Amino acid sequence: MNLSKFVDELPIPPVIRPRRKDRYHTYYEATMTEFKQSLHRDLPATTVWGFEGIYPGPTFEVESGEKVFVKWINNLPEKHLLPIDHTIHGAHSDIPDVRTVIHLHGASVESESDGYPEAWFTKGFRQKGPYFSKEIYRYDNFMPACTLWYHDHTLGITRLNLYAGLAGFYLIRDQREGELNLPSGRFDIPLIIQDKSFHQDGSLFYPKQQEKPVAGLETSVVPEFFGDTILVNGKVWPYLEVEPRKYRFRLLNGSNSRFYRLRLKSGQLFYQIATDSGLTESPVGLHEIILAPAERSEVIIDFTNLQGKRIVMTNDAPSPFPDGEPVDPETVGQVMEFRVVQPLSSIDTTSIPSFMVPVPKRPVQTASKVRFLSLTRKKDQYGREVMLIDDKDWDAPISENPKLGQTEVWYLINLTNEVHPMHLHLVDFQVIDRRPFDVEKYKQKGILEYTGPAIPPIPQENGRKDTVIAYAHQVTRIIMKFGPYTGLYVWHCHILEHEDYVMMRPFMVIP
Ligand SMILES: [Cu+2]
Repeated sequence: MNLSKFVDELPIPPVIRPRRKDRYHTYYEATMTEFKQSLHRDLPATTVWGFEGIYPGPTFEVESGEKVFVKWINNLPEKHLLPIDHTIHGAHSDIPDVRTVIHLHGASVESESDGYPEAWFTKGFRQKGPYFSKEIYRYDNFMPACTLWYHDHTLGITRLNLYAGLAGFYLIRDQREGELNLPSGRFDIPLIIQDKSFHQDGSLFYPKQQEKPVAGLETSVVPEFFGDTILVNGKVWPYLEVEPRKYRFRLLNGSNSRFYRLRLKSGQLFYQIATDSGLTESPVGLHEIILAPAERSEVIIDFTNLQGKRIVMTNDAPSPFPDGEPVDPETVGQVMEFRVVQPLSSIDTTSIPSFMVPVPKRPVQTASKVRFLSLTRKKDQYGREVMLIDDKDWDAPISENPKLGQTEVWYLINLTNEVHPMHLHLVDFQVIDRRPFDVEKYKQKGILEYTGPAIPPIPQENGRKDTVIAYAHQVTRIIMKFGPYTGLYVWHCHILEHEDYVMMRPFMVIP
């Protein structure tokens, strides 16, 4: 399908209003429904799923420390919008097709409110998964200012529920951030980048089968999904009219499998001010930003003195990343266009601060436990590739049980030929390094022998992270402190097709 670029204005999701708010708590309700929405000028309206009648859902804006309660309400139809593979664990045909559970990605929350994949519920909470424990989730928001996002996390169908539209932003603000004189208000804009494909009638396309159809199955999960159009905030290739001044953009990769390597065609720098979990110590000027699914990067772009210019944000990340098919520069090689055509409404007095917040490095010596965790693959009974953590299925006994308050170093030993963006719930971490190793020796003898020097994290990764790219045939080391809650959480690959089948494991923080 040939859709014109930069003909629709960038939508900015509205801020959700609480039902109740007093000095002790704030209460929201967010209802998921199915509806039609125009995703491009020349495309008939698309049936999508969203929150409060919009896709992506409305943005939550909360203060650090604010006690927030959210009732996520499922009012979706009984029939799923997209093809379900019932052979996948957690999606068998005796389980209702349409079920949801919402996870606040990047937030540190109590276990019962974390959106455990088997804590799903159907319309009106009529049916519930085995781990369902409450209707109203509690978010304590004690993290400093950061860009989080909420999305569906249901076992076996996350890729479909998220692709249908169940995602939105959740921003935490704090006093320190307010003192930094960053661009704010309408000059602070969240951008969720996603790829999708469409049928001629405007409906969403998601494959029913693998490229080489799996014999014996009508519907099969695919190893990964890449759409042929790029959407930002729910519009295909939008444009944004800006003033000649500085803007803050909160970039989020909300795609199923696609990575992005973003650049500004003008050759300008992005000034990155925050990683996944909040502000960094100091900004870093970047010509390109790599975003794996679920990763965030907050940047300042300075349009000062660029009146009349049109600046395209481009993408040249191959799919699969990093050595798959090169992108078509005419389609998925473009993301959106900034048009510097608005008159300056007031003098731009904002700044790019030289120091923001302390982010002390966690020394490796503070870790009291080291875990060696491999990323592996096997074939299933249909001959399909299955991506796994440590060769374990989802329902194997819990093997990672860090103690509350304990610092650990995890070696993510990638034995596969693919890259996996690994995400841990509950905690943020720091990337220590990456290092190539002898894969065959590890497979055969379990001996970790490095074949090259350790590679430090790239500048854009120097900060607090919750998702890290584990490259093929490398050991990626991360360090984190478990807490402040105990209980059951998950960690997984954020390529949603891998996560669903079945690259996800529980972990339990014990007192
Ligand atoms: Cu993966």
